[in-house]
Amino acid sequence: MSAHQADFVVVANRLPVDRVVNDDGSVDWRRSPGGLVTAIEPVMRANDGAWIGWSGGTDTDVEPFVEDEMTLVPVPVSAQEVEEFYEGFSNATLWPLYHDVVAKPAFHREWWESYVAVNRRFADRAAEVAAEEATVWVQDYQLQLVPAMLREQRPDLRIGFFLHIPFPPAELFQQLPWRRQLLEGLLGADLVGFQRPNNAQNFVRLVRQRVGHKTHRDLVYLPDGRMVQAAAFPISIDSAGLEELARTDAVEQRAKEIREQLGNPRHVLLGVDRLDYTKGIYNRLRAFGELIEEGEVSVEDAVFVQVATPSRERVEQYRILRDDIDRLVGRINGDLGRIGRPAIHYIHNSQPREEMAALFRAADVCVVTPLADGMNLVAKEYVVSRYDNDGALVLSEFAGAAGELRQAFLLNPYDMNGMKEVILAAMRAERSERTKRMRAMRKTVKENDVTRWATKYLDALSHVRPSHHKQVRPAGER
Ligand code: GDG
Repeated sequence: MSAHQADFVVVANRLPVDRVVNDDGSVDWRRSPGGLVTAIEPVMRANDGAWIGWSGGTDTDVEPFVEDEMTLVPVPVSAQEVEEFYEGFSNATLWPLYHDVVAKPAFHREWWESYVAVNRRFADRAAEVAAEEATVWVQDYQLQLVPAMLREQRPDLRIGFFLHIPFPPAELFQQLPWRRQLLEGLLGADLVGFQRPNNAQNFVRLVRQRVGHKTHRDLVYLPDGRMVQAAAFPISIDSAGLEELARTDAVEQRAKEIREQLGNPRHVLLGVDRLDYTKGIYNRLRAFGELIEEGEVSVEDAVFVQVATPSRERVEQYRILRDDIDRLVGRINGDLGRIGRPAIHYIHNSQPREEMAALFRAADVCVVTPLADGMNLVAKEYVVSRYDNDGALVLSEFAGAAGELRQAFLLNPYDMNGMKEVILAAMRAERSERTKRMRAMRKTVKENDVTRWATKYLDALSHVRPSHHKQVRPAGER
């Protein structure tokens, strides 16, 4: 490792860039924009930071390189590890287990071994890249063993961890054959951050029960005298950036065009999700179909646009879900659509940011109905796009976002009739009511943007492990 050592290091499964191989065989890196990069980038610049992650390909070692003033440190992952560590243990064991077991988690010992090996590689990389007493911030469920593996080699570091997905209650977590190892992995951090307070409570309770450490409120006391804090930091979006985009003429024009292309119906309903079984896409489309069947809604004046971005297509449960949704959309449109008036417009590919903003602007109702979800950024994006204080957000109680967006039309996605009633209420709400709700939610999301999230987290981290350690400079300072 030749790159200089950094005072601030982010460790995440993916690098904030995608590797693109050109026709002539040369390699380029393309920025992959996302909330996390937007939030962390200013802190990275102010601290000469480094970002450690997988490039998305399965090639051998790539040297660290600088891109947009950030040092990017690629970690190689082999094809077999993509299957076992990523598609297997991360996405077919942990993902369903942490999302209320809405699908059945698979437990395989080889997958676990691969998870340990890849986590060790990330930890080793971080140990090389971090300067003396640096701050290292580890992200998400793919890397839960990294904090302890890193602490073991580098006790001088200040280590943070943030989990983007829910943390399950003890009753579910204890199914995991490697439950104790995962808890001990996380306890390597000084601060374990979660989306919602109940996730943090689940963690502290499990640590007490399964590892036997003393705990008091949100603190864990380790036998060696170290203290670990578990607390909630609800993530958010780049509110100002998205609003600016939504306000451009091009987006406004495209929003109008979308409504025209849909036949100018009275109600445009919108769903935007990765095609994932936790997102409740099936239930939501079924509810809409039933509303048409029962004559509450007519295809002459309402249409549902569902964007479902392809995701984890090599994992079996995602293939099954895709077939189920294909069949359901086909059946609803076949049974209930008319010429030029399908009930559902289903788009199974990824859309550019501008198109997403235009869809948010065009939608009267945004329908977000996950069965379980750490936060759900789509709900916040819709709210920020509605700078006209209009539009209605239908939101599952089981999305982390429901903790903040109390003025949404809230529902239980398992309750079909309840869901139908709430969707109808959102469609039929008066303008004055829509405005009252939207205004309140916009205030929340604009005040609590993703930069505030990162700042609050890093402040808290420097409080758990204070003083003689280096401080992370806030964004903008050099
Ligand atoms: C995990 C947690 C938590 C989707 N399709 C397209 C597109 N998107 C963008 C959305 C949104 C993001 O992807 C999805 O974020 P979510 O929060 O909704 O869901 P997950 O991917 O499951 O994220 C979640 C999040 O981490 C952050 O902590 O909130 O709970 O599960 O930004 O707009 N963007 C573009 N084209 C698409 O087709 N450009």
